[in-house]
Amino acid sequence: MEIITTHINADFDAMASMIAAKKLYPEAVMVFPGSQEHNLREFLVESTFYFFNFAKIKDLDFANIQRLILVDTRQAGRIGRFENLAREAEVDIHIYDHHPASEDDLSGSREVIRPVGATVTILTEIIR
Ligand SMILES: [Mn+2]
Repeated sequence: MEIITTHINADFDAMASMIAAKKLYPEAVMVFPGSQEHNLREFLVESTFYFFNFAKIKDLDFANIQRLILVDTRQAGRIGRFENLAREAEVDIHIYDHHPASEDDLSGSREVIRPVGATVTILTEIIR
């Protein structure tokens, strides 16, 4: 199983990047690693957002996850329960991010990291 996830307290860039990444990884499951930012949570509740079929982290079988696709972050300490999984060598990691490097960064077999205004910019360009 492939998982698309992002940072805790997901904001709109995080969410948009997850949906964009789903275009690149159609078989992957989108999961927030924890709570979303307040504004985003309101948006989720008040819109038809659930059309996009986000999964709940509590429903995941972590033993079946072979690849983590991280968007809008690559910091191990920001991905909640996925941190332990990400540190296991057997799990393949792909990263799409626009944040400056930090000591807490994970590395991936595929990394697309550019200092643009939003991660979704990077993904949109790849899709185009
Ligand atoms: Mn961002």
